Amino acid sequence: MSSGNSGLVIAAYGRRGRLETAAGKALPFLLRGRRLRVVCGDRVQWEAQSHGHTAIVTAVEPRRNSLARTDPASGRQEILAANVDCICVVVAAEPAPDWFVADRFLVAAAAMAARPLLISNKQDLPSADDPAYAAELAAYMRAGYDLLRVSAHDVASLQPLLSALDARQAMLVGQSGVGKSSLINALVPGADQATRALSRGREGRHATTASIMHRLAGGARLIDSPGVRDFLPAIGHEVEIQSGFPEIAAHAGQCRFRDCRHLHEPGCAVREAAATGEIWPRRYESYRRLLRQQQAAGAR
Ligand SMILES: Nc1nc2c(ncn2[C@@H]2O[C@H](COP(=O)(O)OP(=O)(O)OP(=O)(O)O)[C@@H](O)[C@H]2O)c(=O)[nH]1
Ligand SMILES: [Mg+2]
Ligand SMILES: [Zn+2]
Repeated sequence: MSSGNSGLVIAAYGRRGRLETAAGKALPFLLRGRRLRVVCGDRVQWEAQSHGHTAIVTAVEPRRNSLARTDPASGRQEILAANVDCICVVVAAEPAPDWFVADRFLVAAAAMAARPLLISNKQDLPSADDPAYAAELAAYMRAGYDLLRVSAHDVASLQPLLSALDARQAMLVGQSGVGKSSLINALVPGADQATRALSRGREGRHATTASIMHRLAGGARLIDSPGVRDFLPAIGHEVEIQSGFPEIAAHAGQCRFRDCRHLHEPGCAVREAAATGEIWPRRYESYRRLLRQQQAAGAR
């Protein structure tokens, strides 16, 4: 019945954006109808406009998964991208890392059943050897996360990342200034994503303002996303938070109470493991903060 063509949304700005046709051509699009919403990564149906080189998007295919955030002020959920196989959480020793942000993206990855991948960029900087930075990375590895150490300024260091991305749809997320767009530029010839020199002491500067999907030579797709100050994942149920902390989930079976939330319950194996350092205490604190904030958002 539908004579539509299929396409892939590679950028979305409100009611318009760009899609890639099945033939691999990029086209600007408009959405038909008020109720249609699309995000980067969506598979859509479209029709050619009678004149001009614009596609009219008529329908969105069901999403395999989606990365969603909760607006802490309104409690509303917002979908940022769809059909993402791998969430690449990019961190760097500079600007000063906020590990809680990294943790929250890792929780989101677990909740959407995407592969979490931690990427330590700017390994060329001396600050990458900072003991506090190294200790955090080590904690993620102990928890079971895959970690890649790369530098956007050293193309050879990106080879393992290319292999890890395979032919899948992946997304770079993280704080502003960690080098997400620089990585895209190094991986995608001609991508020409704007990057911004780090201006010390000046807050709230983001080089990238919208998510854009790029195509890598091997066939993988990689979404560059705007850096964030904070990120509150959209969580359907509290257990999803625990699943986002594999080292906590691994200890939960030894808690006295089966429904232990690992806060103040007696006989909590998680709290004990955090006290001995077996669980990295900062990660445990991250879990508690997220649980608290999630409760506050849900109580609205
Ligand atoms: N030394 C070094 N500098 C890097 C590296 N990657 C990025 N940078 C620098 O870090 C700064 C920020 O890089 P961007 O690529 O704009 O960072 P971003 O994560 O895209 O930032 P937003 O778009 O604001 O989220 C730029 O000055 C880059 O040149 C790296 O591997 N090594
Ligand atoms: Mg950027
Ligand atoms: Zn417990």
